[in-house]
Amino acid sequence: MFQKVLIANRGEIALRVIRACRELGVGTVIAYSEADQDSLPVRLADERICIGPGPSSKSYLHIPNLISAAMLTGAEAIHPGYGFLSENPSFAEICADCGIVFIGPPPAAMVQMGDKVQARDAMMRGGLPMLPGTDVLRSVGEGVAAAARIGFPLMLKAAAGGGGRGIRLVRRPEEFDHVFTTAQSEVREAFHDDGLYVEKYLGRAKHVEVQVLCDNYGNGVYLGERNCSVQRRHQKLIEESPSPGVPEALRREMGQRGIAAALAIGYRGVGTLEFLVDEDNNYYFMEMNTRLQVEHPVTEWVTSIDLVQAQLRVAAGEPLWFSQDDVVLRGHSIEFRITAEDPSYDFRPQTGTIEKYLPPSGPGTRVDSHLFVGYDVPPHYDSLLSKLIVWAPSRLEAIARGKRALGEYEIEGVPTTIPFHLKLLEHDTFVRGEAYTNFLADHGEEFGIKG
Ligand code: MV4
Repeated sequence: MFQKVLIANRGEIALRVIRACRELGVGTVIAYSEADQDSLPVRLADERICIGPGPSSKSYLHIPNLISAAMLTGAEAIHPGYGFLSENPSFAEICADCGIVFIGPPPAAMVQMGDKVQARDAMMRGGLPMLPGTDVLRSVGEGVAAAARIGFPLMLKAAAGGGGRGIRLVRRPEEFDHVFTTAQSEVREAFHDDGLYVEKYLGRAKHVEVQVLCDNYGNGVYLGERNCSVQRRHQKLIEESPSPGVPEALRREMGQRGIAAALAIGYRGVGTLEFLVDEDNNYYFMEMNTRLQVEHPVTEWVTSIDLVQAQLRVAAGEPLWFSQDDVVLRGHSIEFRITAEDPSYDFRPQTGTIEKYLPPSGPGTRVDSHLFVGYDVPPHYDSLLSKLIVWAPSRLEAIARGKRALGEYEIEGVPTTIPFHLKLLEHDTFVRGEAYTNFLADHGEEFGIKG
């Protein structure tokens, strides 16, 4: 096991990694930007090192400073968290070249899964079902011909994208040209690669993602699934495990075929395969995330596995210490993402100073947050303030517990999404477990969301 790990991230996930390291007796160095110098991870880590000014490009995304930070502090490994450089293959390569262990998958797997067209091809070869789709499209002409083959409605997606950037739903042929050209310029801007691809649109589906864990010796397990269907502008708001409406046989099949496909591409560490599941329980691979995800706590709670410690142990070369038969899912867990966005103002992100902070506690209640009274929410980064995660023996008890815990949660100084979550837990479509991918498109008005 490592003596010292550098955490190349901030906020709640930096705290999460510090805690996992501490429990394993691993020393921690937090890399922080000037905007985060008074943050909780800086206070809790064993050591700290400034890696630059507030803007991410000058700090958390600035590879030379992160490598230097690891070398100057003698960290043998870097944990990238999620976002920032967590899926950047060049960073992983440079770490290896500098003799620093990157806690994550091999760069080749990141490259292959980072190209969403290559990912589809590889996973199709790995035996996973796919929606009808195309190769990479680089001109409107190619796009129009592909769209005619696939048929409408269709989803237009960025080959180099992921997580929803550059995604467009195109319902009718007459919209296609314009949508393709605007998506292409947005994608060129965001990813310096204007490749797009088309998939047949699957409406009223469940977004079900399978958690996998693979070691360096060809062993792999799946750790249940998560339902992440309630998303606003492709940002997940709430996640739960197990997924409503996924019977045990489907869970087993998606898990077994998912882990086989992950092992077939030489995957190592934790990873997530995202699927769409239709009303007849047919499932289709969408993309694979080669990082720890924001919503990992719901899987941790139903499996009793610490996924961050698992990352550290696999990266340190440990063979998997349990088998698939040892993975038993128990109870139901829901995560509420609490962000500094104002649901009454179309979720506009806000900054401010935390004037009052009282997190919930009690049975089956977990809060992963870096907030404290006096904390200034910086403008440079995403708006995640906290994750409230609850566990209970059944889904309905988890919903009741979520309502109770959200009701206790006092955060003053910035608007938050707490009111949105309280309203969602009262909505009978959600309570019935029938909130599909179209839920917010159909019911957004009731939550003050405009389209
Ligand atoms: C889709 C889809 C339906 N058909 N692709 C991909 C990225 C993720 N953020 C959303 N993704 C989707 N891809 C095809 N071919 C539905 C989703 C989707 C979704 C789409 C719009 C609004 C909310 C959504 C929630 C989950 C999944």
